[in-house]
Amino acid sequence: MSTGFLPDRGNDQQTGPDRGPDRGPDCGDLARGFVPFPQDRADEYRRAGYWADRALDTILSDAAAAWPSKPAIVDAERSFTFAELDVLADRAAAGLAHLGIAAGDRVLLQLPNSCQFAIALFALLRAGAVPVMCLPGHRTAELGHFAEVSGAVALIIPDQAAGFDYREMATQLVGEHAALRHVVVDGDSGPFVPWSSIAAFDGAPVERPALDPSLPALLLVSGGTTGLPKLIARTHNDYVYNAVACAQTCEMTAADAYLVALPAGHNFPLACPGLLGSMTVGATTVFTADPSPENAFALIDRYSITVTGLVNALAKVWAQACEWEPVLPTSLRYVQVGGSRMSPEEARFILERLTPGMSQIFGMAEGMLNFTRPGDPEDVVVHTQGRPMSPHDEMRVVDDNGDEVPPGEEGELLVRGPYTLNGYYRADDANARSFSPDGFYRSGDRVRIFTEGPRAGYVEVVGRIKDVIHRGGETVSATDLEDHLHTHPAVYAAAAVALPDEYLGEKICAAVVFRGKPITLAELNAFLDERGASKHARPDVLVAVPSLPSTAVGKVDKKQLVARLSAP
Ligand code: OOB
Repeated sequence: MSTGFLPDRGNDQQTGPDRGPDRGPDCGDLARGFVPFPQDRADEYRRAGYWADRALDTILSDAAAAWPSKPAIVDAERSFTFAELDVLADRAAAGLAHLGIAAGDRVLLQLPNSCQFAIALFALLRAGAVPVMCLPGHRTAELGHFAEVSGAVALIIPDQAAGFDYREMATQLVGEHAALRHVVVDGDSGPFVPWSSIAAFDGAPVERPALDPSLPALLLVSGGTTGLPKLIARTHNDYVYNAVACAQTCEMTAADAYLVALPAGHNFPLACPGLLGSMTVGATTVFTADPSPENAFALIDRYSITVTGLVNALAKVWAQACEWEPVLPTSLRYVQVGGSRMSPEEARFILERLTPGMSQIFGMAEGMLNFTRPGDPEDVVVHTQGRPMSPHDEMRVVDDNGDEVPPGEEGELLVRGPYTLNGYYRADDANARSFSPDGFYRSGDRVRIFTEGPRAGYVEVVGRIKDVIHRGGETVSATDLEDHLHTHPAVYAAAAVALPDEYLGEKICAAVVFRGKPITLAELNAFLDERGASKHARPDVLVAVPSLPSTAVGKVDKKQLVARLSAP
């Protein structure tokens, strides 16, 4: 175990072409398997003023200097000003360094939405460590994979949350991953290191390591619902820009308050604008681990929350709850909804019931963000998923052969830009598939970019390239069918998936959450007839379900749905 802050670890660092102006100290093997921005584009982003060559944790020091006594973070139990958070982060950073966490070390961070999450995040950044942003819903399969790929040396967890004991999981992980040397537990720590001893460390403060801002600041996890998530290295430069530009796009000021209702380690509530964007303008961030309307509406009222980010399913729950909740979320001015395809009917439902400030966001942990802006016309807000955040975001829409489609037509979205990754972390095979030779990320999303009228330049996400059902000789888009289903008044939520079939290869199964009494397959198909939906794209099976299974961030989990539907 190393105890010094900048241990001598040899000089195996390879930063590729973009070596920032100030080469940082030794960051161990952090740069191995990291794909940097090519020099020409890095230069361009600096020239454009997007990249400031500063470390991600300076977002906190800057806020502490500008708004020292303003509340920075709030949860059910505590509240800290920017100046207090700054001091707490320094103290915990010293505690982590004392434990043996060194600059460049990866550390799995899996705390629930709370002030401790923010303190631990900034403490890790201050120690020069690279947090791996796990979500509370991740379990041994995911954590083990993140530990393996990242070579993480430590894990920070709560004792238990939502009925799950994280310490038991940690015991198993430590047994299986030799590199994982430290487990830090917030709460009853058992055999592990108590977070309280790190947070209250009273030894000498450590000097902040000089970091290379073109190296990874943190690792996000990919949101895919197939296979294990991949790791996405976000650099200091690109992530500071992400946070600053998001806050600007959302017109945030120090008068705003942001509610973190989704898991805080996800890119959306973390930096789009989320916690980090809010901090760049001196806005307060309120954390809740309970996004139920009852609890969230009370918090929105109490802290005059103005901005939040929700996945579609949660936004719909909130919209519906406005019918009966005694306290309504009237202070909200800008509610970003995204994470998966939302039909115009669903968008209108949320806009009308929850807030006229509803906005759509189409984003990805890999980088690229599209928003509808405050003040955009209703047609744009209901029918599009927004337009790119940065003037330097490059989008290409291509067909199956990789050729660009004519303007306005559908195809796969390829993206490149000042905050979009250039390769997954330590994933050569995935990178060979996921990037074009000139460095565009193949998003796997099927989109079109409008060319005319008020929607011009805005993106519509039509579906996932692979979210199709091969029925007989036909390829059926699951999203198309889901959009049709969502127009039926009895349907609250629906997902179309493929189930194996002896004759057809795959048959179409519609899993539907009904608002009240379920309708029959015959009634549903008669409705689809009336709408003129194509004959081969009708469900073969209709299953009424009480709810749709969801991923760690709350998107519909089709893999799990198929497993459930296929279970005997
Ligand atoms: C966000 O990030 P991830 O990494 O969990 O998931 C990204 C994927 C996208 O590639 C797309 O397939 C889907 O989620 N997605 C949408 C969408 N927003 C995301 N599909 C259709 N419509 C939308 N509005 O989900 C994420 C990251 C930052 C901000 C917001 C969402």
